[in-house]
Formats: sequence, structure tokens, C-alpha cells
Amino acid sequence: MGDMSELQQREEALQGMGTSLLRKEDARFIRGQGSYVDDVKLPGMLFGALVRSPYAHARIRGIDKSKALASPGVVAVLTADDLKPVKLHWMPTLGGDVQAVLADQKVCFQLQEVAMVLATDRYAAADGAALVEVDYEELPAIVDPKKAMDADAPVIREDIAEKKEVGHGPRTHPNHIFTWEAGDKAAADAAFANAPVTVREEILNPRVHPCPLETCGCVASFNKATGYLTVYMTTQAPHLVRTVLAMLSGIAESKIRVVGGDIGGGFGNKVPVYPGYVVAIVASIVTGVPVKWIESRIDNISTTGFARDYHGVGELAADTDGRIKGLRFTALADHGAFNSHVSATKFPAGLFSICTGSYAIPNAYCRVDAVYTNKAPGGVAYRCSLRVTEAVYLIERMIDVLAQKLGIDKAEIRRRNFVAKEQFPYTTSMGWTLDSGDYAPALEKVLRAVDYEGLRREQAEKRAKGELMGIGISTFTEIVGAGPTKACDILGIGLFDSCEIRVHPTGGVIARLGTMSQGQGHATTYAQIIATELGLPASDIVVEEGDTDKAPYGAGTWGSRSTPVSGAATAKAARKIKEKARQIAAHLLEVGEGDLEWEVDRFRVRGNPEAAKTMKEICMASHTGNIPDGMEQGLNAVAYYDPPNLTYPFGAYVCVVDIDRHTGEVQVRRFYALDDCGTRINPMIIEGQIHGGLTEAFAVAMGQQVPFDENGNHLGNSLMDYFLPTAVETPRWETDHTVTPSPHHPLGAKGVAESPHVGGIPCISNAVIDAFAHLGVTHMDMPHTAFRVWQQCHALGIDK
Ligand code: MCN
Ligand code: CUM
Repeated sequence: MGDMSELQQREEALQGMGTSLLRKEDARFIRGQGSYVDDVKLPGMLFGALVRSPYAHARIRGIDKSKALASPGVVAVLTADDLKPVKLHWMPTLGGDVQAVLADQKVCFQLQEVAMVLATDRYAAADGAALVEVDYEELPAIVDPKKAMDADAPVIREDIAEKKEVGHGPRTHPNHIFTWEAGDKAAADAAFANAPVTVREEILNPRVHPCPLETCGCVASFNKATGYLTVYMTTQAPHLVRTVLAMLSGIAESKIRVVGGDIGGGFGNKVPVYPGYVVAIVASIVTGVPVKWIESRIDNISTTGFARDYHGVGELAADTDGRIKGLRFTALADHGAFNSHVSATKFPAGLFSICTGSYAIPNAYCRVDAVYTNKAPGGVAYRCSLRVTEAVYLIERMIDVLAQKLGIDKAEIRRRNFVAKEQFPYTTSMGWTLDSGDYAPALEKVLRAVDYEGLRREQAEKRAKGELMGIGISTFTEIVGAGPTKACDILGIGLFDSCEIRVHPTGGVIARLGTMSQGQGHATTYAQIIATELGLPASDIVVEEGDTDKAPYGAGTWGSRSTPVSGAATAKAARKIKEKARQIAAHLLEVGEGDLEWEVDRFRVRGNPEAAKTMKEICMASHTGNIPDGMEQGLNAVAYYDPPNLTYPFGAYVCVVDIDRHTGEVQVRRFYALDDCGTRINPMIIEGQIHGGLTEAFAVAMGQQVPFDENGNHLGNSLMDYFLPTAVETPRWETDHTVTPSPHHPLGAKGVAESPHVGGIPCISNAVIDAFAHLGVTHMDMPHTAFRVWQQCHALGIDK
């Protein structure tokens, strides 16, 4: 064995897994040298501006382009009629539906895309768009999803009114999209019939929007001579988008290149294919010059992938000691005018059936009914893990409701229902197999850290004085890393991912992946995985994503799948290289492969400390003739990884709030978050992800909502109204962790990015509601704005 300190030095030099290596990409970002889509400027480029509908529901009687065409700089105006000859006025969605690229005879939500004006600069395009005259005949709008399936409800989607299904089973009304069920209804019903205690609550996950700082946009560039289409765009899933574009346009997939570039936040908003992209592409094909389209903030909030809008009903059945025997959750899902919500084919309601959470609930059933309304399409976005946010909010709220009804402490009721450590891998009554977990110690660690008993005593004293203080707990389980390809596909494509690694003679490495960072720090963390696996320094490992001409195929970055899927593919590719390196080392050292052992950055001969070949030496050797007979030169590998299961990170959070009963102002006094994502690759990046996810949880719990009036008009789609917390409003986050590795992931790692959002929202909400628990309040819908909380105080007569 080498001297320990020397070994440690070699280990540290790699900056591999487990070190808080500063983000490699930040050298560029902090110097203002990121390259975002709006930075792409191509010769002769035109700018596209969309004409959007002022009505939520209207028939289009006619469109007059003449004034716009006469406006300075305007080159062309495209409408649905112009896209018809190339059959691009409608497009398939990632949810099994079709969506109008430009409104075809009618509009179905406010600010829907109606026409695109092409002009020589952005201002001329905007001026031209203002001059397009559209003759609308307004129709009654459906805003309340509860009325969407009324007998006399106006039909929103006339194009599919006769269709018996739109991708996900039978429809019972023209405004019905699908009904999806999971679990065992009869068993759940029986549990409710026999239980001594049941609780029921209507719980809304309001419509919110992730609002990334960079809005969506693209530059489409079609080369008429070569027939080659290049699209620079804000996408979290470049390869999937390329496939969709090939299906849509008929252009060979090999002649389409999608380039992700730098992305200024995605949060799920940049998964779908939006009409703006498609029109820009058609415009470039038609004009033969590059076309840029960039959304405004209002366009982004109003028309691109919103999140949630789940109108839930939660029910739990339990014994008098609080042990849960049955669960029934239903949700009415408002998907807007087109079902463009991203979902794996077999999971139209995403992973909602993870709603049994961290608890061993023997009988469970859930159902989701999705309907069309006259609102923008979407539903899956916003650090959501694909409807896990809704599911976790329901179970974490309902377990509090049950605790209140039984007079059991809210930490104690969780202890009594946790899946126990020895039960893992644990298959839930909904059919998911939770890979690993150790919930009770995580909760105890957090309770000790915040002095839970002391907080409850303080709360009792405050209550005696008429003051409002709330303590919220959330002990959530997440499900991330879709997915086994047998179960999960989008448009028929399995949700595997990939990594290609090339090692150069002097030990430099380039790795290319099918994922797409939007701020998660992939350039750093994948390099760290390779550094540890190959014993080469992370500083010399370059990671590239997002350019479909360069990277192998993959499903992209969403659903916190990069670590569970691509992280595994990266380890797998590196291990292929390491195997070859071992053969070369054995050859060079003239020993059998079995005589070698790996030590940080080299292969050593067992029992002969002097005989070793460093990885750097092997890299060079692999490019010479001095390799085993019959072996090919080079140290390259590509690996595709199809996960055997998803990963199930978890956490225990506690939030303490103080509420001013006179004003309704909620102050988050303390928030303590313990996360367990298995093996940790970069602790600093994990902490950053948790801070970000918690801040977004705070935003949703405390202020975000996309509201409409009864005609479907937006009532708050700019940052004047839409709450985006800054450092001023954001509470201080305390973080902690435990490590329970995933047994099936090559590195033991689970995803983490969405956990703080999924687990944080119910924690804050539970804290706010807990402040009113002694007054008989069991639920208050989000967002917990001062006005709404004051209304609750007023209704209770405690505001004076
Ligand atoms: N990580 C780690 N160790 C682990 C797990 C993760 O070090 N055990 C690191 C990863 O290597 C990666 C980061 O943490 O650098 C997040 O990893 P992961 O949980 O696998 O999630 P993804 O990389 O797939 O990111 C997707 C996720 C989603 S779905 C949304 S939404 C979201 C989020 O990431 N959008 C974000 N975090 C975001 N952060 C930023 N800055 N911007 C966004 O748009
Ligand atoms: Cu659901 S938001 Mo993320 O999965 O891109």
C-alpha cells in the first residue's frame, strides 16, 4: 500500500465523486459568456412574432394580412392556411393528442398562436403583428374544469369531437380526455367500510407556472441546397424533439440537428414542442433563411407548459391508533385546450399513483379524470417529477388531517405508518417497488435538530396567548429516473439514456450525453463520475450535451432522471473503458489481469508495490502498437442504460411559521430539510438544487397562481402579479442528509433535483394550516397569501 497521505493527495487531485467541486460551467456564466438561444445570430436571419388571440374561445371568421404586409420590414405573414399545404398546421403532442400549430378556424385559449409575422428585425415583427386583423366571433368559454363535462358545455375541441379516445382510453364527453385508475378499488372500498375512522378533504393544487428566467425560443435554419435543418432551441430533450420534428416534417432525422446550447432554467417548461418552434421551422423552410422566435415573459407565463391544476379529493381510513388501512385519492385534472402534457404512454397521469408516499398502506386506489378547458395546455412542468408533487401534497396533507382528527401528534402518526427499513425493497399497494429507504432515523434526526418537543411547547404557550404559530412536517418519498423502457416510453421511444466517452492519448476525456443541463451542473457532475471511475482528473474531462449531431440518443433531462439514468450510463461507459485499460495494463506489466488491483488512478500488481501503470500511461499506450494482440487502438466506449427500476429518494422536512392574525402575514421562521438521495456525487450542487427547489416550493405554497376570470382572461401573467421570490422574501434553508444507496443503480445514486419542491410544498402548507389546527381548521388551499390567510383569521373572528 502506498503512503496514506500520498494516496489521499492522488484522490483529491481527481476531484471525483463526493467532492464539492466548483461548477466548471460557471467560469463561462459569471463572465457573461454563456451562449443562450437569443445569442445565436445568423446571417440574413428574420424574426418571427406571433399574433395571439385576445379571446379564450372564439371562431376565426377571417384574417386580413394586408396592413401587416405593408408595414416596414415585414416579409411575410403565415397563418394556418399557409401551413396546410405542408400539413403542418397541426402537430402531435407528447401526450398523445394533437395541437394546432396556428389556430385552425377557432381559438381555444387566450393568447393562442394565430399567425406569425416575419420581419427583418424584432421590432418590425412586433409592429407587423399588431397590424394583423383577425375577425373573431366570441364563444362561451369553459374555465371551471368541474363544468367541462356538463351536458350543455360548449365543445372545445371540435376537431376531435367525434373521437372515442385521444390516446388514453375511452372518452365519455367531447371535453373529456381520459380517466385513469390505479390500485384496487374494491379493496380500498372495503377498507373504508370497515375502518373506525375516516377523513376526507378537498385539496387543490392550483395552476402555477415554473417561469424560468430565460423564456422559450429558437433559431431555425433550413439549408435549401443540402436539405439540412438546424434548430437552436431551448429544449430539455433535444433527441426526442429531433424525432418529433422528423415525424412532423418528413425530413430525414439524419438531416435534422437540434442544438440545446446554454439554457437559462427549464423546470419542465422546456420539455414540450411549442407551436412557435414549429412555425419558425416552417418559416425557415419557406423563406430559405434562418428565423428566430423568442417569447416574451407574458407569452411564456400565459401559453407554455403550466403546472398542476389538480382538483383533488383525499380520503384515508384508519384504526383509532392512526394506522392507515385505506387510501382513496381522486383528481380532476385541468389540462387546458390540448393534451400536450408530457407523459409516458402508459402513464397519462404521470406517476400520481406514488401517492401512498412513505407509508405502508395496505389498500389504495386512485383515479384521475382529465378534461379540456379554455386555458393554455400543459400540466406537467415545474420540478414536479410528473405529477408526484400533486400526489405527495395530497398524502402529506391528508396524514395531517388524520392526525388532527385522532388527536395524535403529527410526527408520531408518521412513525406509526412508515414503511420499515427491513421491508425494502417494498412493493406498494399501487404496484411500485420502492428500492431503498430508512425513514424513521431521518425524521428523528430532523426532530432532534429543531427541538421538536420544545417547538410544540412554545406553540402551546403561544396558543394560550392567542398567537398563531405552526409546525409543518413532510416525510415524503419521491420517484425519479424514468424509466424502465418496458414500462415507459414517449411516442414509442423507450426512456433509456446514453453516454459516449472518448479518452485521448494524454489522458484528456470528452463525454457526450443524451441529457441537457438547464442549470443543474451536469458538466461538473458527470466529469466527477468519470474521474472516480477512470482515475483521471475531473478538470481534464469535458462534458457535452444537447447537440444531437454529437451526442448519442437519450430522452433528456426532466423527471430528475439524469443521475438515475445517465449517471448510470456514464458509469457503465467508464467501466467498459476501465476493463480495456486493465487488459492493457496487464499486457504492459506482463502479468495476468487477475494479478492487478485498482488504486485510485492506476492498476497495481498485487504484492509488488513498485509495479503499476497509471491511467495516464495506459491512455498513451492504448494509442500505440504496444497493446495486446488483436486489440483495437483507442479507449472509447458508448453505453446505453435502461434502468431496472426507478429510484426513490426521500426526505424529512420541518417548517416553523409565525402568523400575524391581524394581517395574515406568514413568516417562515425556520425550515430544516434532510434529503436522502443515496450516494452523493457533488454535495455542493445537491445543496444548490435543494435551495432552488425549496425556494420554488416556497413560491408555490406562499404566492404563485395563474388566475383567470370567468371568460378565460388571464388575471396575472406578468412579473407584476406573478410571485417570483427574490433573496428578500426567501427564507434561510438549513440542509442535512442521510445516505441510503439505491441497490440497483451502479453508483447507488438517486435523483435529487425535484425532491425539495415535491417535499417542500406540503411542509410549508402543513405549517400554515397547523397554526390554525387548534381552531378546528383542517385545510386551506394554496397559495397562502397574506390576504387569504387573513380571510381565514377573519372567518374565525381572530383578526381583531
Ligand atoms: N446530483 C448529485 N448526486 C445525486 C443526485 C444528483 O450530485 N445523488 C447532482 C447531479 O449530478 C446533477 C444535479 O444534482 O448535477 C441534479 O441531478 P438530478 O436529480 O439527477 O436531476 P437532473 O439533472 O435530471 O435535473 C432535472 C431536474 C428537473 S426535472 C427540474 S424540473 C429542475 C431541476 O432539475 N430544473 C432545473 N433543477 C434545476 N436546476 C436549475 N438550475 N435549473 C433548472 O431548470
Ligand atoms: Cu416535471 S419538471 Mo422537470 O421534470 O423537467
